[in-house]
Amino acid sequence: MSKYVSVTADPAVEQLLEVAHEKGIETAFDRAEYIKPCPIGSDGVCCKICAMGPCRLVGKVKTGICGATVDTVVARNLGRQIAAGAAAHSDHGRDMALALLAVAEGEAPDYRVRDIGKLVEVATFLGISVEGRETNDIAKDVAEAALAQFGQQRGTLKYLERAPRKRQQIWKDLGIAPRGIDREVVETLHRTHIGNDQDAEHILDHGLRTALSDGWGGSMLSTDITDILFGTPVPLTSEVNMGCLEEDEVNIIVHGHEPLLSELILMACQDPEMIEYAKTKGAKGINLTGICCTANETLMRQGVRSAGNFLSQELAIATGAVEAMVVDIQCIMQALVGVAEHYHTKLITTSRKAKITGATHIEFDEHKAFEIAKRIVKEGIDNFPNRGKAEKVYIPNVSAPLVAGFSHEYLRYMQGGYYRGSFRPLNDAVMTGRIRGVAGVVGCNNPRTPHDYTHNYVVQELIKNDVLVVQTGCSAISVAKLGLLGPEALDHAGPGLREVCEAIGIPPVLHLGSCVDNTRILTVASQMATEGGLGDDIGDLPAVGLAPEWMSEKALSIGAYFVASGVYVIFGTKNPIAGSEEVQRLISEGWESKVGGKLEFILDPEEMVQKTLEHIDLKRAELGLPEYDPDRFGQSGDAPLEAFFAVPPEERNLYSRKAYVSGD
Ligand code: NFS
Repeated sequence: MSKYVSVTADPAVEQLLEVAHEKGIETAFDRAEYIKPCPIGSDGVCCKICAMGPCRLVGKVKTGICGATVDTVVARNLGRQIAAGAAAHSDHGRDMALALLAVAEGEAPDYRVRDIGKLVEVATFLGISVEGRETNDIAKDVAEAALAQFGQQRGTLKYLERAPRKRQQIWKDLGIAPRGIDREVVETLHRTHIGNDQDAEHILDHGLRTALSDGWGGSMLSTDITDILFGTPVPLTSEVNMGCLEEDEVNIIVHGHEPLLSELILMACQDPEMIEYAKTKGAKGINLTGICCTANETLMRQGVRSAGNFLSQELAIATGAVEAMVVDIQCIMQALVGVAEHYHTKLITTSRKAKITGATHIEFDEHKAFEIAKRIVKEGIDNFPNRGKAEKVYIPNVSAPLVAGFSHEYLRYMQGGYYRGSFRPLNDAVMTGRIRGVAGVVGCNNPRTPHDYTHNYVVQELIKNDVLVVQTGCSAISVAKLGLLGPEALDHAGPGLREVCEAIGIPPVLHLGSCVDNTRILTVASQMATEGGLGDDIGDLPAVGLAPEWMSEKALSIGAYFVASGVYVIFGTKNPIAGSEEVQRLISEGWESKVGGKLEFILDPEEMVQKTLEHIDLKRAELGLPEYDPDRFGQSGDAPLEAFFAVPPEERNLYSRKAYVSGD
């Protein structure tokens, strides 16, 4: 057994760490060894918002030079992290809205509205008339209405209306219903400037408002508009891990978050002219794979294979088989430049917002998107003859099949068909106790904790205990690598959960998309709450959210908007507010008394599972549901649904491409 098994649960990453070390290449796994986290910053008690400091509030030092207390400093730091996360997600959503506007105005000829059904649905929700109007006219109004949400100064965000009424009232009563997306982020920065908001509770409550502007604002808009432009996901099969890289083809990896360019890179990779060109360079074809949430976006809609998650990025280059890694925004390590220098790999940055010193910059422009996509793919092809010249090529023979593509629309459809879709069967299953509860397991990797281990452990334990798991982001990819995103996972599910999954035709672990698609989980939760039988608010559901290996500010924003929506949220890995008992109390008991949800940092995986199950059982009791009994169900003898998933997706369902998505 290699020594790297202690740092990663992924055998491909394990093998590639060996390869990288032989070559003297350093990765995040090594840096996490020798860079010890600063204990002061780690606990959230370093204040560096002005030039009198930085003030380190440790030992006898109880306040900063200005008199700011530990509680204020810790709360301010957390508030700023939430705001940064909300800004990142929402700015991504803004770009999607701007792209839709460009498409509608005929300025982005390489795109079109692919999901007219979803456009009509979103337009109707936004109060935009659709009768007898051209698709692009509706799209223009939708884009403009979406963009207006960012700069809105008064009133409240339109998408809040998608939450159960009771939840909307809670936000209204507490005064935390966001007014505009940008406004809340800016206000957090203002409040946390030197000498402003200096009451921990008050700062943290605005943290909830800011996070809500992400979850029920920027991110939710992003998911909707991405579906409009590229199609609402439906289940499809694909594959994950480094074994998706091909020995004899040009390997191009898209990495980052926005699907705007990656969708066109996919088109360019499928272009017969480009494939012919690749052949002239000695390759058999062009192979596109993804990493991080770009991978999730293209996987969910197009079935593009994923090479891995956040901590896989450097190692993918260490295969020596990647001609081009094309990145846009977020979760991209600067270290990629250094790793790529050891190989022939070209690192190409593409976003106006993100350059990396030492990388090749080819700026994306939606007005001539396909031309740029082809130029990038050509860079990769031209690089193919350089493969293996100065480096050894090693592609681990490790991959796993998976099923992805569970949009909330599809989940509804699966439970009753196109006309009678609902969440009734799922609610009934929870009410009888066949399904004990639901957990959302999401978020990043973090080299401070063994890669993928906690995701995999938590998800396996939960399905074993009859908890249905919905997933997004790097967590979904982690579990996919283990083979749990598919019908095989039924063998690991508790008997009641298995019975329901077989009856509805879903696996017990559902991949709902990228990190902005956490909003699909909000929508599922709202629909379950309003379906009846499980209370009348998200906060009533026997449900928990977990981010076992979080590291990014975006994860904190997600955690906070789930809390504000009524959910108990557990974060693993590390506690960024460990320096203040009071702030820990405020975001757990304090928030629970206000919004019903609470945020806790629990570093032990077993405790995470235990707390999750306890909370689910508590909510069941509060709803007056029968106590969960693992031996009560599972004798139906239904045949597993391998056969269902073996059918190609386009032949499998009625909803999607033929019935709902135009043009395909
Ligand atoms: Ni989300 Fe974390 Fe990044 Fe995606 Fe992965 S690291 S918060 S899961 S890729 S955004």
